[in-house]
Amino acid sequence: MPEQQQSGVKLGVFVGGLAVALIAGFGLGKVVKPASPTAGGPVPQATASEGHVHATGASAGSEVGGLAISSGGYTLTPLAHDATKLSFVIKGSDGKPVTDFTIVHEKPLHLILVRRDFTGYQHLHPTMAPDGTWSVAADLSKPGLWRVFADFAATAPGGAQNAMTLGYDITVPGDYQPQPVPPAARESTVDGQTVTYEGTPVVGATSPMLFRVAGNPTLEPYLGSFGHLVVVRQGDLAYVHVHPEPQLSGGAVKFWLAAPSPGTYRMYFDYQIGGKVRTNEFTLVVG
Ligand SMILES: [Cu+2]
Repeated sequence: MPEQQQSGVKLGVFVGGLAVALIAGFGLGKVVKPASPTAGGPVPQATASEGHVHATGASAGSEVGGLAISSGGYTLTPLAHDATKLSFVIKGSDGKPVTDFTIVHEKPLHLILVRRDFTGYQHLHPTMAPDGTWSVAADLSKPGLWRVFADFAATAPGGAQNAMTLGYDITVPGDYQPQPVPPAARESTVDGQTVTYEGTPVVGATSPMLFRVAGNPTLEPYLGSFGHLVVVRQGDLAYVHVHPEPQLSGGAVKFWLAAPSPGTYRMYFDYQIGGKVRTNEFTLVVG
């Protein structure tokens, strides 16, 4: 796939910008406060591996993303939605729609939808009209509350990249019966495919997390890496998006995570085999 072959180049482009994006919690601890540079993980370097890119430029702080509709001069403005689609614009500090975005993991903007009770997850890639209006097909047919995360890096005049995740809620009216969060588990089966993970994230230091796809199928790059991990905190739906090391580790996809706080999280692991993308979900409890 040509798109994937270009990913190395594109990844290079966003190294700087995304550093701030994934600000937060997971992955951050490693750089802000290296628990132990000799703990076995590679030392974070801007060009060392995409797995550490997000942490590299992070400054102090342990905030997570996706909690605000407006941040750093950028404002997500919802336009419309119905059962099958949604649209929005992102405005700059001048109040005008932003139209210049940096390609990050092959897309100018990643839109993640998570139901507030964790019973739904959608990872979408809207397209932008020349006027800055983003639109995408989405399944908003089930009644309930959705959190919408727009994960992007806006390119400021002069070239600076402002990476961030903004969020807003969509309420689909109707009979909503929120479900309890499933218990913590290290194994998940979706669409017949089982995935397990090893590793235990803690607050204040990064820990390796290895996701292993059962049966050892050939993992295909999906949006520029062997896997994507979106982690959402129960209670406020704080959002963290982590990318793995570029090489598999003993056949597993390896991420570095630091928990932003104690709490319960739902982890969504996106990966591709046989041309098909699946998302396996896990509940994680950080003590
Ligand atoms: Cu995406």
